Amino acid sequence: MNTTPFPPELTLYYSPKACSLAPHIVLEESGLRYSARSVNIRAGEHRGADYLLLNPSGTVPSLAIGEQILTESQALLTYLADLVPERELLPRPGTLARARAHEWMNFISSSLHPAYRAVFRPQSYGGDSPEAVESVRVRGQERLLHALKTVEQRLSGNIYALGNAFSAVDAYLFVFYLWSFDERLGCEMPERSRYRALAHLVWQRNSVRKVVARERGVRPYELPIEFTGADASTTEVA
Ligand SMILES: N[C@@H](CCC(=O)N[C@@H](CS)C(=O)NCC(=O)O)C(=O)O
Repeated sequence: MNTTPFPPELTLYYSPKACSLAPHIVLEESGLRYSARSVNIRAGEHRGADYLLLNPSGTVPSLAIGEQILTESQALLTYLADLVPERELLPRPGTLARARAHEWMNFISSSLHPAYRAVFRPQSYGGDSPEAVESVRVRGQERLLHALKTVEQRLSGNIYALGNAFSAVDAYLFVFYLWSFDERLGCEMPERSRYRALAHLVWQRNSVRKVVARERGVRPYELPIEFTGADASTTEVA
């Protein structure tokens, strides 16, 4: 028997500008009550015993649902969207459109996100060998360029990831559009006009502005100047 009350008590564990920004946005879009707790990755809080009890992977996001914990961005996005079907944050289960949403989210979590990780933190794959680390970084750049081109191709004919309406997939894509401006990437980003147009639409949403402001209040991070104009002067510490 399911004893979780509805709506359940929801607490998101997140880190500013991390992939947890996607479920953070979707929580805001859901209209549900929730708490958001930042995890200080820089101070190693995600590797502390308390956090590892919540999420043995030592990563954000994690979502406390009453007494239970759910991890993995795609699982959180799916669960949250299904809590509020009337908001149409994902297509109905059992439809091809729903499978398309999972196709996108799997691609993001298994190709786009790891490519960034290989460039930002090549030592997490390359270990102690400087040659291996450098090789991971370079291969990561190649994979990232390929993944960004794939995003652009997949968006062909669509305004949003799934067509003409905003969905949780767009929140997920938005995070990695922000990351594409990071100076640490060390390579020129490919043409991404469709991705840019999508990100700009997402940026117009009140939920996104609110959540980004909350996260930047915890730890300032720079936004692409194309979003902010002259107001992009916050110190980058992500
Ligand atoms: N597959 C996981 C990946 C989560 C992940 O790698 N999160 C990053 C932030 S974007 C993190 O917590 N990194 C800390 C670390 O790996 O030490 C998901 O999609 O939720």
